Amino acid sequence: MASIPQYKTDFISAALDGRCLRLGEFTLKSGRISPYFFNAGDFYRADLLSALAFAYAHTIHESFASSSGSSDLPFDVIFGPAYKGIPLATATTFALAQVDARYKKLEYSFDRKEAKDHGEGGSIVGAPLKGRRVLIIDDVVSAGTAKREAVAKIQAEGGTVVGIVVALDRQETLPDSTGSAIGLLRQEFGIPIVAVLKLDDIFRGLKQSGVATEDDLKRIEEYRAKYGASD
Ligand code: OMP
Repeated sequence: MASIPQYKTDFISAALDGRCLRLGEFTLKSGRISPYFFNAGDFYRADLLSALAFAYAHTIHESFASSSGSSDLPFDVIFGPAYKGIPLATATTFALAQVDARYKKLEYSFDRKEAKDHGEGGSIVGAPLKGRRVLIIDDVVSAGTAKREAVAKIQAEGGTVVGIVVALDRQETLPDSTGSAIGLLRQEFGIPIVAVLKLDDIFRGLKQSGVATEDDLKRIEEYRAKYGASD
């Protein structure tokens, strides 16, 4: 079995330590009842936020930029959709600059849920998006709806979305389909969509940590057998 990078192990440990990854019975956006739930909003402590930000940063660096030796990075702005994406974009931009000095001038932005009609106005806070290459950062891919909304918003501002990064790919099929939500998004937009962790990683982490009971693991396996997607 291929060894898992340290930043992923640290991320899983932080998720378990902060109870950001919970076991039980949770109703999802899709209406499915899941035996586990990952809440990116629960990484609200400095050590947890640090593990989260560096996990995203290393994933982004490996997937998008580590092989481009030049100073020309493949994206200009990290965009975090409101609300949960806001701290993700901010912390990850900061972490990326620690990972590689080429990210020193990387910019970030996020949207407002409601456009502001006074002061600086508009619906985007932070870096302008017009004519820029934008990488979306978000928490979880479930059905992909929130990602479609973010892409539309960025395009309406004149930006080009070059990729999407999420913390967790639940590796699920869409209702009434055999394909995965993440696979469908890839096809639809023709851009790379990467996840820091997949359900497979979570399952392995839970098994190794001893946090999950045999019963918890069995419920996850049953859920995966019912709704799991292969890509
Ligand atoms: P999509 O953009 O439609 O895939 O929505 C992803 C959303 O799923 C997240 O923003 C959450 O509201 C929710 N979610 C989690 O955050 N964690 C989970 O483990 C599962 C879900 C979910 O509802 O499926």
